[in-house]
Amino acid sequence: MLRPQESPTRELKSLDGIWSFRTDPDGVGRAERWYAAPLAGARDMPVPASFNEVVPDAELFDYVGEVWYQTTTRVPRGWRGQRVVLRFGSATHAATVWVGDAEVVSHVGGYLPFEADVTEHVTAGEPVTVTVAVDNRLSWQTIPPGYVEETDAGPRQRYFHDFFNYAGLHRPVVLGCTPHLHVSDVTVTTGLDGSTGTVGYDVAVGGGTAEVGVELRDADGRTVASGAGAPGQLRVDDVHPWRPGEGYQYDLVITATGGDEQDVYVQKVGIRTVEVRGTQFLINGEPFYFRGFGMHEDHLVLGKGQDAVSMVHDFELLRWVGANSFRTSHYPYSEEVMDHADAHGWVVIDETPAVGLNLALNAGGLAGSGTFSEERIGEETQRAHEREIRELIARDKNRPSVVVWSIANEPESDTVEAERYFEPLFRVAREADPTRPVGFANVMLAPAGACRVTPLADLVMINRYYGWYAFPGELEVARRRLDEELARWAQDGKPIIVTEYGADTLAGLHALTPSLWTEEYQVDLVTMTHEAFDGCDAVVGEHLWNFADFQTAAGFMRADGNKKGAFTRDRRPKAVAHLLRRRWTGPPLA
Ligand code: GCB
Repeated sequence: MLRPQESPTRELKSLDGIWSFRTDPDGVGRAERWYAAPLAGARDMPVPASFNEVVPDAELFDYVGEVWYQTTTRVPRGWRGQRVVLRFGSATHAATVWVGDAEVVSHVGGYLPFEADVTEHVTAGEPVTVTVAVDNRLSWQTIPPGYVEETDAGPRQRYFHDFFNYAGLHRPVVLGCTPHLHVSDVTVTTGLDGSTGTVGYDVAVGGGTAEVGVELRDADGRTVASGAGAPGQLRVDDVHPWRPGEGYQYDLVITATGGDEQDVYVQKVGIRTVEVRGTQFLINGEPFYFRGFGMHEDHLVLGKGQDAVSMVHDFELLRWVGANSFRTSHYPYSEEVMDHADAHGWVVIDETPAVGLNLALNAGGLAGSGTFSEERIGEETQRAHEREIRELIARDKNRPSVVVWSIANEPESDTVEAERYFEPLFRVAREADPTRPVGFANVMLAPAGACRVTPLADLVMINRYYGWYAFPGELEVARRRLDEELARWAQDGKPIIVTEYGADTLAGLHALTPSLWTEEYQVDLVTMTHEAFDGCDAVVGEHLWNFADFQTAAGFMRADGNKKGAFTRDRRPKAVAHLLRRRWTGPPLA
């Protein structure tokens, strides 16, 4: 599935804006065919955005079940005779879509795109109504998992991950047109050999058979290579590689011609290589050290909605602090974020939404019971997980910014059941993309020697809270234990990225003695942790948890959310942000 775009043969129409919206607490909307008429009793709801905080209403904030969105648009009259596609950047966590009163697509998984060919259901120049039922429920069979508990006060969604279950239409919705004969997919793989670059491409065509031609144009629009045939390989002399900090991209202009139809699709291409060699992580053959954060798509009111202002501002803060990379913890981010990363040279660890697969964490009464079992996370969940991996790689496979696939965050990983669950998933990821390393973020409960899943990974990625969850307030002891653990992992001979470390910190709270939650303690803990990293050659990356404070489910561990941000939720720097800036913008790290 290719993302719709504007090209000489393609047009787009955005459906973003104010949609009609209503909840369906009794679950009657489908039976009553709400899609067949204007939504009764609807209120306005912006798209894209989470619906939870737009209305100051506890019912919507904690709502569990399906909600309905509806909009009417007019199909451009120039689209007569074209193939028309309706595409959603995401719908969290599942959706069914109707065009008029025809059901056109259903999709499960809250953070990846889906589309429907709606040619049959629309008429150029005429209005069309689009209705979407979005379900925010998580179950043992979904990724991420959860369960709905019936309480005296109604249903409550329980889940085992540490971020708020924002839901709705979080990303852009577009109507696009293409010729019937169309480029339906392309995979590019790039290589570098001295000053020569290579671009392998494989084009798929839908709606008929076609002759395929490609042209590679540089950023000034000059053609630097061309080829004929659906698969092929281009050679680029005096190549301008994509590099961390410099997102140079070429345009691969693909033309498919068949009968009297022609389609043109333009695929951006950054020419770079990625390799794990011994304990090094190489980009374009050069050692790369990850500086940055685990982040969240999370803003006041907007929730997980894609928004250009917040997005560019967050990237500018990343630049200010001297970061060069981030992890899309704990789900795939919007395509707009990924475009920005590609275009500006950000290095990305791209994560699936497989978070909370560990009943030893945040699981309340279920704590410690077997995570991987038929009653809990079993084969059906594993199939959903496999689908997430495939869909993520299908979406992001051509992105130069993506250098690692992270297939899960902090799953149970010290049991035979976990090993059995993950072994086929690593295979799926490697089959889907043989070019990038595959890993997952390991939890502190499964240290070196005990973790049975990290041996399946190409690199070690560990989340460690020495000085916070372990040895709180005891930074000297914490340092010793951290040194020991890093030395133990280093024996695996793989690069180590510390994908999380940090401390909850209330902006503005200060103390002269070491005190948890103060800005001073966050600075001290981070300083201690960095000294440990600098003493271990195998450490090739540090991602502080988190870029900014973010919302979580309510609980006695969280005061209006998680406060481990270097920035507050409204993006003001804590003292640690200045520390990071000094470290990350100073002389290059060894
Ligand atoms: C973790 C999780 C992350 C949490 C964080 C914390 O290990 O990966 O989702 O938010 O710890 O702050 O507890």
